[in-house]
Amino acid sequence: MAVSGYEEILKYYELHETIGTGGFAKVKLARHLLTGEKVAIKIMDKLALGDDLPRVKIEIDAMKNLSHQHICQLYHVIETSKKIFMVLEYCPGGELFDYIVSKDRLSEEEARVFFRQIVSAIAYVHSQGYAHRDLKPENLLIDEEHNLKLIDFGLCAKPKGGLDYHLNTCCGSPAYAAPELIQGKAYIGSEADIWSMGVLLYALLCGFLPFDDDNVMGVYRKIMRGKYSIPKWLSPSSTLLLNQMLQVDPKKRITVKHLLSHPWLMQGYSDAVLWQSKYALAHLDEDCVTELSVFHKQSRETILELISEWKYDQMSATYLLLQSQKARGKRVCLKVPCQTAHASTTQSSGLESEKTMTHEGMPDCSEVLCVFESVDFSDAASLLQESLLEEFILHTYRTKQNSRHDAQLDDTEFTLSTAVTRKVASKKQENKENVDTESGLGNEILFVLPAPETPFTTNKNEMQVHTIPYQAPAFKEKQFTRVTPVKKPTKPTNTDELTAAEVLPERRCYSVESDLDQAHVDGSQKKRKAKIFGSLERGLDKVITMLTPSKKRRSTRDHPRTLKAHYNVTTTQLLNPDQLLNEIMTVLSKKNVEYVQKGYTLKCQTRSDFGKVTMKFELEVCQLSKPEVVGIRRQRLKGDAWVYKRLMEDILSSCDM
Ligand code: 6BB
Repeated sequence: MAVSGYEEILKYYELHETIGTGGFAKVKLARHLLTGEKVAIKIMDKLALGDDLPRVKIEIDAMKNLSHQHICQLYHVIETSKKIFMVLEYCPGGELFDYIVSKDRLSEEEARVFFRQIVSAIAYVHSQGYAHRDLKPENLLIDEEHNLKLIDFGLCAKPKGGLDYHLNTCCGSPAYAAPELIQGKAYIGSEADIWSMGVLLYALLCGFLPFDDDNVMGVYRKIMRGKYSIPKWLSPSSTLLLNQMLQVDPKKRITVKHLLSHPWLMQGYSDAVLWQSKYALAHLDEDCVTELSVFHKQSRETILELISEWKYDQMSATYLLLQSQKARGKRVCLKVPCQTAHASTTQSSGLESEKTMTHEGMPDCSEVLCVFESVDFSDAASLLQESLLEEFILHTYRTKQNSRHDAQLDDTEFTLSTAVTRKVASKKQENKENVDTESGLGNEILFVLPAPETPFTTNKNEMQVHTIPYQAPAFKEKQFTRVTPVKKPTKPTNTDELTAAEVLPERRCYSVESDLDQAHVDGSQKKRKAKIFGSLERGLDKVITMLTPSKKRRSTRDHPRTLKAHYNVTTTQLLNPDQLLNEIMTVLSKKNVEYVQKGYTLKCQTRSDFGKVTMKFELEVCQLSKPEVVGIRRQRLKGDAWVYKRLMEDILSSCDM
């Protein structure tokens, strides 16, 4: 029986930390078990989606139809009764927005490199009959090779009669919206996209928006007038191009066809922008097909047929990830994932021979720990609301032999990684609930404790809850609740004898997850608490012996992480990380930013006057090696990117560093 909604995805992927939470989706980093490739997974809760469910269907349909070097590749779609998972290309460079902010603005040369890629992606999207309708630097990610990938097709449109047909829905972000769109007129999707690209180009070259104001009506008034300032550093040719794109009358606006060979885009290039897709999905890669056929013990013909169906299932994902592996010069090679070998290969591809796979190399999954903090839900929900509840840790597991991938997903490789535990968090938001699995490395256990007054006197691995004075911390009672590990089953000799419940480590934590999922359905808080704590307490006694002092000590992180210089890291002149941490916390309190301290990471959030969480971000004090100073890593998780930029500037300039 499906309980958490995560069973299906865990058959194929190892989930890592959450890197973004949007209106109705969250994005997690993960690893595909068969190829070992990194991916990003967009997770949506169907119940929470409500009326937005059609948008998800539109996005999935669009992404299945679009395959291009500058569009984030969709690999796999999993729909369960509770969740929709979209497995997508991994873009470790993060958002173009953060990149621009880190550099203040881009040089004309660098902006041109990026803008050619944006024009390429949009020309392709339009050629396929779609309009994106939400173009902005937050929706362009940077991949490993520093190339842009367009994301978020949730607002895209494909008019039945073709792109020349008018659209009516006003959507997208106000600052990037074309005048005809905000006027509520019928508009042509491709023309509206060109306007947004003009705003985007302006943001690349200037580092701020052409039409900006403190309130949305002000923004709209400026857009309607179509007047913007031209900073002195803009060259005449870029000024001309911006003017051609930011024409209030859509009929006077430059077309994508003319953009492809526009003089500004051609400077330093001999060829017009190449917009055709470089990926020919009709032609299948020989090596990848061979590897799949050897692995599955099936004929090449069978494999070719299965891939060609493009069902965006495990077969599509494995093929596309193998292909991406090969394109990066890596060996095309599938591996039997040790922890979930059985489940990941037998469940969905329908290949008979897979059932004969043996369990050699199955890890000892006996050390499974689930940690949970017991908190009065009703009070916590009303006072701290959704985000602090996310910090509840529901499970941690460790597999002794499965560290091979983890080592690579460690924080040295991408600076966003902070998690040291695998956790499932409960998120309560009004009547919406999401169950979420976060993971990290090793076998550490995260402790959640009441906040001592000063950060200096505390163990850096403890979590502290800080809110502005009139919003006192709401944790009523603090205690550890530990869920028992399940004993490793006797190794079966035949895979058919092995049930998923016996093998999968994630299953072992479902008592907790299922209770939480159940909790949101049955509505009654009393019942909810009883279920959650009942299940947790049942496990408490059994696991208590495992939490020896030595284990606690091992999980303690009393020093900041060492990170490489990155555009999301601000360097300081300070040498003492504790001093910097204290300084930031003082500034955050002054600026009415709520935060939770976890080691050297501060999980921050702001609220509107009505108490709604408007922004979530992380600040982490880190150690830099060259020069040997301390720095601050910042990461926006939720909220308007430009408001975040201003807040960051305000916070960082107020810190004495
Ligand atoms: C995606 C991604 C793909 O992320 C919060 C929202 C792909 C994200 C990524 C990254 C940083 C490091 C490693 C990987 C498709 N849709 C959305 C996606 C949205 C988040 C981007 C960051 N800010 N790779 N990555 F962003």
